[in-house]
Amino acid sequence: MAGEYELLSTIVNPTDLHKFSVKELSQVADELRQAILDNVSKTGGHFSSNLGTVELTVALYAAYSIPPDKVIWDTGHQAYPHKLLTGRLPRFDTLRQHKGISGFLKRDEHELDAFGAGHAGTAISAGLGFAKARDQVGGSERVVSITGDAAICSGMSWEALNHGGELQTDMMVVLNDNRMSIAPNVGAMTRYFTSLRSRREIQDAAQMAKRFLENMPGPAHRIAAGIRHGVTHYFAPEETGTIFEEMGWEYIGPVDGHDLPSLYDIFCHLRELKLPLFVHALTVKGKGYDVAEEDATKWHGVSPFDVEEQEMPKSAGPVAYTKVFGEVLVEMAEEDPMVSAITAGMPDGTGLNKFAETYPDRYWDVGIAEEHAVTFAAGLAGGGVKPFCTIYSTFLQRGFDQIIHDVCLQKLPVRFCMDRGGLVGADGPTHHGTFDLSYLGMMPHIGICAPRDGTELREMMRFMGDYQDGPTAIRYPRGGAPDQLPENRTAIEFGKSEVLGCRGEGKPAATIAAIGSMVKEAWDAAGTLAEEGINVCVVNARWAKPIDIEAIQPLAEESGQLITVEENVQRGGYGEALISELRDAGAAGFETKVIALPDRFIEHGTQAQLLNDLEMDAEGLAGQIRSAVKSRS
Ligand SMILES: Cc1ncc(C[n+]2csc(CCOP(=O)(O)OP(=O)(O)O)c2C)c(N)n1
Repeated sequence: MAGEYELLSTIVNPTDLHKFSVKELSQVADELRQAILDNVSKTGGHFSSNLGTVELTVALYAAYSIPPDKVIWDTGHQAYPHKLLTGRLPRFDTLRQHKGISGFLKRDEHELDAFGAGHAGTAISAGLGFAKARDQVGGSERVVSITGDAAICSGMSWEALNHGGELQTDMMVVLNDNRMSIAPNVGAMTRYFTSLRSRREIQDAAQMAKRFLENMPGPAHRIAAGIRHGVTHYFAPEETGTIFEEMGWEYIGPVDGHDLPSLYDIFCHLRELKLPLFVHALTVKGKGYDVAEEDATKWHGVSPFDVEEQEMPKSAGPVAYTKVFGEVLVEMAEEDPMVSAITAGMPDGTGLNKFAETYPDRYWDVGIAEEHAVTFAAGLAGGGVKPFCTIYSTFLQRGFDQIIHDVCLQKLPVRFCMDRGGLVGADGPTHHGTFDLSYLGMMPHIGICAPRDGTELREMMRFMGDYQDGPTAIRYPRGGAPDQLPENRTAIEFGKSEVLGCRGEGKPAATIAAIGSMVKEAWDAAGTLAEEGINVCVVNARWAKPIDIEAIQPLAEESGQLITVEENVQRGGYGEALISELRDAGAAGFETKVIALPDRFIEHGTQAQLLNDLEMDAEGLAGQIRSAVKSRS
């Protein structure tokens, strides 16, 4: 590998870049781009965003001194160049693989991962915190937050800009503006960035840096108060008045985010300034790989692909839950003009693209603004519309208070549709949707269901469409939704489970109450145990709230053992709630066991690997159930 990456392979720390000429830095950038292509085409991962940050990262890391300087990346999906410049080239082929390096930044993966992320919009707040901590402990390092043009539209980013502008904190924000979220970026702020680009021709960055240098007195003066309002004028003499300047940040740009020599000059000079700086860099998502430049959305997150063919293999396998969801919502919208859909920056990931095309007047992409999405949906519901607020389980965590305060408290019939419920695989702990049954389950008024397969997802969605008595939520996993269970389906009723039956002969040794993705695993485990002569009965819980104790109590009492299974953390999940409600109802005479996710963050790996590690695939469940049954008999 070293031969292929002549200079890159010599870099262990970003300060190693200091020994290179600007020409050599350009070679490092080329090698970085090649390393991303070589590896991500094999491992899969975030692709187009990383091709866009190559020059920006090399220029910044060469100009600054890291460590001690700190760079905080927003979301972290575009920070592969950072990983490669911090000594992780030898392990880069393990990216996102089970027990390999993470696809995001993690404080416990590397000391130069100053701040971990995976959710968007945190970098400016965290950077501000690091900058104030530096001031308080008497440090002198520079702090840089790098954010994207979609991430900066999130509420948190503006809360931080507001705070930092007031504090006049010595830090730098770099806006990596590639005009794209995953899909094309949305919102008035996006329009504003477009107008900034046209109002100010891209600055000739080399000229700017030169002029800047010539006009600056020595370093001591540069940090003096007199320079306070000078920076912007050196960089954009003809105009002032961006919103960032009005808020107290020195706006520099727009600059060409791929012009490495100029960027390097600019960053060298900016490093000397102790001011709140805002650098607006224009980059191209997918830079350097034609098809990724042309279709940055498709190449945002990739599965392994053929570099020469420039094509990703079509995913084989059963139809995905996401697709079923998208289709059924379009059908429902056809029948009911009140059915409407909201996404928070994820039209493709949530399967809403067809809805967006077919019913643009009833579809809203609010950008990375989950809190707003929830309260916006509450308003729609209050006004008589039927909103389907479609947000991945992990990102809906952002709307916790809004769900309580704006939706549940007012009993508004918002429908929350949470894709990626459960373990998501290679994205890892920032993205696993493993808390939703707990964080929603504690809220009064809400109904929470989880389908066992694609058909049940359809039926539950239709139920939710008709249900107007309060909020409802549905969670479904990442991946395929094959119908593989007994087909004697019963209609969906609020809070009612479905008894699938017993798989063996004779008196049942246990009742398994499983929910959502775990129903199939539990059913298969029961099949294995039946072959061993252990008869267990399986209930498809369907609803985590309200809980169907009426159906489950007699089965638990008859079998003498109740085992619950869920792909959610144990604390506050379905199993704990069921057992507590049964006890409150006076149920007795049976033992209980909760099989759920442990009280720790689960790392990345394929879903199958993770479930296997946790003994929650069919084989692992069979083992756990077998031990529970045997320890009783
Ligand atoms: C809170 C939250 N919502 C949604 C996402 C999903 N997401 C990941 S990257 C991304 C787009 C980010 O766009 P931008 O900030 O412009 O960075 P780029 O990828 O264009 O470099 C989105 C919506 C997320 N990570 N966090």
